[in-house]
Amino acid sequence: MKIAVTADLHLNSKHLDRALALQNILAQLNTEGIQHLIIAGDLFDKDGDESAYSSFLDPCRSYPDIQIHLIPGNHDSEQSLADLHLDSLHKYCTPKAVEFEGLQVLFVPYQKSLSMGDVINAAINFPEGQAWVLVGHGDFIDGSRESNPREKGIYMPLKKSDILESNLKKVFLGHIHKPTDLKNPLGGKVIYPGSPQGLDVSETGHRRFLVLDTNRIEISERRVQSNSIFLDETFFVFPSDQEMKQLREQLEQRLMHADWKNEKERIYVRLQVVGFSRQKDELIKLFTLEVKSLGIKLYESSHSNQSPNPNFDGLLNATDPQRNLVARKVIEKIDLLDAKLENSLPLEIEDKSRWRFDQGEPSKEQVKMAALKTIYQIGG
Ligand SMILES: [Mn+2]
Repeated sequence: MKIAVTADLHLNSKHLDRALALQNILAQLNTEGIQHLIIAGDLFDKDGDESAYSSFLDPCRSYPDIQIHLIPGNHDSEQSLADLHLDSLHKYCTPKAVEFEGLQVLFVPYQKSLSMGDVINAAINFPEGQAWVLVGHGDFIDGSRESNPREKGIYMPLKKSDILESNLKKVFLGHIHKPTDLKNPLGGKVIYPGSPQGLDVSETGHRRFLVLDTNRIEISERRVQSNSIFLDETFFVFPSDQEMKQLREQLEQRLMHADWKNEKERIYVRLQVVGFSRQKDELIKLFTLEVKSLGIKLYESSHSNQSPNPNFDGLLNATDPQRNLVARKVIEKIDLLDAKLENSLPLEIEDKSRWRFDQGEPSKEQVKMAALKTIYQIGG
């Protein structure tokens, strides 16, 4: 059988696009004939916020045959879950194993000041050879932990040593909103489904939910048809007589390509331009007009202290013609360093090793920016 998994909906009556994402997940499950949806915590944004209940109850009532399996996350620890009542809702406020056609799923609710390992070890007493899956809410610790930028500190940690047991096949965690690449589960087993609707511009791109096949113990993903998609793009410019062309190319590559073109109506972009320009004010004017004429919708923060969008704070004037010449040469050389380029390096460069930009190294734009700052003697 198939079971769907999501987490971190953060339902809030002020953000109805999050309820629409849930509605869309349920509609897709209904079409596919999937009858179970696991929600791995943070169903609600604020514990005890009654105004958000209908964002959950209304979509669920439209699909009464889909069973909802819910654990609390750190955002909905007590009140909200106690007040929720629905025939199709199964709440797990203490650790509990549930069997789905031969596969055991251990639900571990979020509990403050406990580690997940302590709870699991006490809770498992499956028979020898019984395959099982873990559902929890918190941080996975394997040394290269990706923290939740919204919440500092460590939440109900799960360590790599906690998941070594060979009958534990998969781990689904809520808390980190960035979806884990299915090809690279953390620690070999841990997958964060991620938030099905980006909460703000820091949660970018298409969102998804997961489907677990309980017979083959395989995970696949489905795209959520959400109402708003966020993109956060930084464009880089260096001094030349083609500065606007540089920006146009980046607009084309990053925002106007086929993937996004059909979805223009629901995409909200935060744009940042950094680098050096020979005529900064003129470039800002042209770029702003271009963005408008392309019909790009700009992201508006709900916070009052929002920075302007597009943001040009990182765009600096470069008026010295000799430095501009040096800058252009350096930019050309950095482009040649890119390991992706097929053609060989010029003879005069002795070190032929290439730079794997982005793969654990700074991005090409960051390298260029650092070089230009040195050339223009900014920031020492
Ligand atoms: Mn969350």
